[in-house]
Amino acid sequence: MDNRVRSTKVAVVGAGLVGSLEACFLARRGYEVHLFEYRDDIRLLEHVPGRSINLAMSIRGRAGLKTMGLEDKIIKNHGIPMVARMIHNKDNTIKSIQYNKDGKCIYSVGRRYLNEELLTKAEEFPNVHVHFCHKLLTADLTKGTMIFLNTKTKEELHVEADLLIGCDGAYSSMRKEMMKRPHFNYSQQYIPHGYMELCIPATPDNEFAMPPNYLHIWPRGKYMMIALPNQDKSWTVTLFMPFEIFDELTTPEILLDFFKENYPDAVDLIGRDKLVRDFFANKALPMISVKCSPYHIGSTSLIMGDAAHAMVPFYGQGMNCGMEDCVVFDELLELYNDDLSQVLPAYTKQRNPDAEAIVDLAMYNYIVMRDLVNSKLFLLRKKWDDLLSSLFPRTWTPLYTMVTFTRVRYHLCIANKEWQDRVVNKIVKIGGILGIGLGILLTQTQAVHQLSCTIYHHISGLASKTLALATQ
Ligand code: FAD
Ligand code: EGU
Repeated sequence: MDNRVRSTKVAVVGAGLVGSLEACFLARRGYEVHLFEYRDDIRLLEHVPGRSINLAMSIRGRAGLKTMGLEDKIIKNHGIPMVARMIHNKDNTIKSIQYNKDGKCIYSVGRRYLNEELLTKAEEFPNVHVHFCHKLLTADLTKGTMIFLNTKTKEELHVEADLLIGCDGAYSSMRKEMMKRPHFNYSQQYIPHGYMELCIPATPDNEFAMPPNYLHIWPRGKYMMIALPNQDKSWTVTLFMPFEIFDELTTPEILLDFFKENYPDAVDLIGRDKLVRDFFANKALPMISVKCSPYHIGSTSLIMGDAAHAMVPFYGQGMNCGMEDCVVFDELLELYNDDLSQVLPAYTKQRNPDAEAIVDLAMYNYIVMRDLVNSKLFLLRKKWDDLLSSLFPRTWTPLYTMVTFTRVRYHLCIANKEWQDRVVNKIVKIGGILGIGLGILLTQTQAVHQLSCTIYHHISGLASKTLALATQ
């Protein structure tokens, strides 16, 4: 480890999921790291049962944990595998749709547990110094100076560092400083939906109230619910709907009627009284989508994670993308030999197209889910994708598979999807005639008869369903 790195002081703002992981990455390379966090140390706060919030973790997030030697501990010991989605219909029927036929799955991980593990890991490095209860007030991004408020003593702390990294989340103060500078592009969008977290408790005999290894979804178009399993056998349920509708649910009667109509099975799972209590004790929270560029100023300042690219949660990728940011930044530090004047611009150049791609994909999926009235279309899209990927396993990878189960750059996931759409459009155009012709032709050959019958059956079934839905 060279002296240049060792004598470089980095101030990381925000000890959330990305900031605490980034502190580990920098410490591993030998930097002197100061991690500043507005909140108190979450490890000192008491654990309230039924208050846990969880996240879907996939390969991109795991890549970051792996480098820090935390992957097995967090995924294998704590994560709850989700091998499929479980779709809940209005008539109380359920149906599962697997994620991946190779057995790949995603994991439900507690946000707080994950953050605690990352903080503890960071503190294991002698060159990491964590400062809780420190709120960033202002920063001079070119000079490398910052002013923090110590929320306990109310004193101001002036800090100087060679590199300032903002990992301070969707409403980032570091980003606000960047916005004061010329050539900084910024756009944000609030969606009309809000979210509220509810809880399905464990059963009296301490079991999961629903099959545990699934991401449960109640798709209802404008309203949607998602549930992820917790270690204590409860479920965190997230209700998504327009703020207007949250506002209309003003009394326990109206609320219960709404739930009985839309989520009949969930009423019993949550419990009527608990549902009423929790709903009126909570409030719906907003969701914001943010794009900006560049992510750096000169060789002194950088933003990462939600600070640089907050996204709506409809792809389960916000944290995964933020943790992948840390991996990408580390790779560039290695490539440019820790020369920050080269690394920072290279990071913006490489990461901006990918971050904006997943911000777009998440927003697009919000619109898709919102307009999806029942699970039929969802299933149908999936069946087309599955048919094509089983016919051409190497060339046809469904979009969510690329996003969730590979580390293919996000912008290339979109490029691939656009290519697939062009192919599908062509198939649809000429497919009707050619498909039937091909079907007849194939059935002539005895050896492929069985196979082609199966394929033909799939295609004709799908085609008629697609037609039926399209003409609905
Ligand atoms: P944060 O986790 O927000 O951390 C920022 C930290 O900075 C906080 O600790 C904060 O206290 C601190 N801070 C803020 N301002 C200051 C200041 N001025 N001074 C000092 N410190 C400051 N992602 C997934 O990958 N999978 C999912 O399943 C998933 N589900 C989600 C569901 C919902 C409803 C939402 C809203 C998001 C979801 N996400 C998911 C996204 C994920 O939560 C975020 O992408 C992730 O938390 C971003 O991490 P971060 O460290 O950048 O920001
Ligand atoms: C939303 C809120 C199912 C956690 C997108 C799938 C999400 C998560 C999906 C939340 C959906 C939606 C995917 C995963 C995941 C699906 C995905 C969404 C986790 C396309 C805690 N989404 N989410 N897509 O495929 O790729 O199962 O709050 F309902 S995980 Cl909206 Cl894979």
